[in-house]
Amino acid sequence: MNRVYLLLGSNMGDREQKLESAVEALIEQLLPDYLEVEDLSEAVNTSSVVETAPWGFESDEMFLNQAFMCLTDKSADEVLSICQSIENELGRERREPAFNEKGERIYTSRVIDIDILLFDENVDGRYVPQIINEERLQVPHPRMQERMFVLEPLAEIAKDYMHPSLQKTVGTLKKELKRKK
Ligand code: PH2
Ligand code: MG
Ligand code: MG
Repeated sequence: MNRVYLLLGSNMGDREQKLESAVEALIEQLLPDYLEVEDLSEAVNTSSVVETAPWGFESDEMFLNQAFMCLTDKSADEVLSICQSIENELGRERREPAFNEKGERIYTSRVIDIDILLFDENVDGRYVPQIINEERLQVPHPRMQERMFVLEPLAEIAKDYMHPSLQKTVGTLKKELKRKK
């Protein structure tokens, strides 16, 4: 079984309800029915829901963010497609990504955003963090270490996770970002 860590975010409409529906759909589509676990908390974990100010763009609408972990028999690419189809089902409007004159992404409000943060492949019973650098998908999420709205909820469920390219734990990344502010 592989393991994926996601970040959910919403800053439009009924934010709590969008996060709840996203978690339900993700469990339904990622976690295989045949998986036998003593305790569902081994297979699925969610952080608390945190309210965060929009990062990287101006808006009066605050975000709710939540980190989510799930075991899955899907590949990282399949997980990405599932996340996008759940976003679409929950009413996410898809536009071409826009960039400013510095080449930075221009963000906009959204009813639901589901991003892959980390992905582990199971090799001989051990979780091996994957590094993926494709146009469609980059894992670990390339800006996670700059974003408190990611590290705060993620540290609740994966404090000791070792970031495979930065070689620091999520807990350490959070402490370092806190110091920088
Ligand atoms: N997502 C973004 C851009 N800015 N800010 C917060 N607080 N939370 C987010 O989830 C978020 C953001 C791009 O996806
Ligand atoms: Mg995002
Ligand atoms: Mg996204």
